[in-house]
Amino acid sequence: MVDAETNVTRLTNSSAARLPASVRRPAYDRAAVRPGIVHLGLGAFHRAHQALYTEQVLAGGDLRWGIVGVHLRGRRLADALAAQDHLYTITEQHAEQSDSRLVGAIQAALFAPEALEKVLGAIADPQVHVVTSTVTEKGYSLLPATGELDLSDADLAHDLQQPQAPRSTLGVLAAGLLRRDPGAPLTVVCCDNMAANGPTLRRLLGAYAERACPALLPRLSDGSIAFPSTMVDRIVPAATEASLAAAEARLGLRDELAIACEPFTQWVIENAFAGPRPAWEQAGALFTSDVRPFQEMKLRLLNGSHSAIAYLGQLRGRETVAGAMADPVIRHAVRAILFDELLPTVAVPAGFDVRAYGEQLIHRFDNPALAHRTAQIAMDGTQKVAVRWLPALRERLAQGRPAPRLERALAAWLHTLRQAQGDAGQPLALGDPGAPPLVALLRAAASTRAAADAALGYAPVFGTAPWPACLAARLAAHLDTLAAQGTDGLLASVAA
Ligand code: CS2
Repeated sequence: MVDAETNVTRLTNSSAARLPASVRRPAYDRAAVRPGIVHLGLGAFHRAHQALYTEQVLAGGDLRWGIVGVHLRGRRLADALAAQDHLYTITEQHAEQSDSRLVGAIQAALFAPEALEKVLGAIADPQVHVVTSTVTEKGYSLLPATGELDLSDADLAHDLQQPQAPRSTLGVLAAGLLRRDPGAPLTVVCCDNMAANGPTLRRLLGAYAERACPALLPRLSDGSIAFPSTMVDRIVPAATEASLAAAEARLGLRDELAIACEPFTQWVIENAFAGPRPAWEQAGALFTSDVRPFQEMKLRLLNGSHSAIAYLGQLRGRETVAGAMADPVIRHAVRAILFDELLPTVAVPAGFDVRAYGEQLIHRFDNPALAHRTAQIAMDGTQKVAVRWLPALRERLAQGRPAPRLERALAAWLHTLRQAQGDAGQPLALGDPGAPPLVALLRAAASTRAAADAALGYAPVFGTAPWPACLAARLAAHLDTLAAQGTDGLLASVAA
């Protein structure tokens, strides 16, 4: 297929033969692969993470694990995959080094609103043993601070009225599970950055089923559907026109789904499946009885630092993570948040060198080959802050141990929500559908102290347990400093 406008050949089954010899190809017969996994959420993260682990299982000769991809929002990804025979390339990059491969593990790409019957049929298919999901934190209709169902979520509200025509992740999953033979066990593997993501998804589905389809309730507790927890890790920036153009130059073909990501990848999975599963350990996944220490360490240290880089970086006009890390003011603050303020709060997995892990994170954030936009990480703050920062902050405050830079990062986020502009007056988009109620509270407040009090009292993000008054006072002071002197003043006011 040749794009009429650009005259460049698109990646497909037949054109793939023209890829440079250095690009690794699927080492198995794609036509012989049978569907064994349904995946919800076809974004870049899935394609660079779980799909790649599965690719290696297929290459090992076990062809039971083809992926039926499902996307719930927008048809672009499903259409683009279909136009490329579900093929795409991944290029792993760090500094000057890069390594490309063609991935064939995805067999179908369904846009759920238009292919609902096929989606539910796939979840019910007895040959399918695993459902995985990457729909982002907000895709589960959950209240971030409590992990409870967010009844104000529009798609969820729709599904509660019309569970037979679902639009939400929970609604689609529930309808598919209901259709499945109770004798056919299934494992649902949540791969989003939430604490205790397996039990959280089970609880949310239960809360949904209670209201919409009580017939599902016994199935959620009889052991036939398992919800293991997982920790997933790989930095996979969203594609940009520049990253797609670079891929085209490298490949000699147009791949609308080309991914450029870091070489690092990690997947820790609770070994609690209801039925058969792919041998993802062949691709380096770690199966363990307790994922929690890995999950907490990753959420707090990687994602917690990432969010600090994002909000400080946005205010200081730094477009990318590597660009933000090259700013000495941010670098110093982020190192202190990571090593001095967050690291002491994590229960380290046995035998793990957590300081080396921290240094490795800094090295990963420094990767100059990735254009990982701070705006991308800054999105959905109401979901992310509640998981990445607040549990650690609460623990430190309870122990009387200050976290001065983390508190400043929190103030930077609140300041962004309140002002929607950076240090130089540049406008900042919030990109957070959960933010409007909090933004309204912050903007209605007559003083910075009132704004800090209103934020800390906003239960969906900050929880229902009270925060100490001294925190509100400090946040108010930081908001004043930010308004008067920007992030320079904010970060200069903390002892070195
Ligand atoms: C990032 C994550 O966008 C974000 O919020 O912090 O996507 C991060 O890159 C991954 O969790 C890394 O595993």
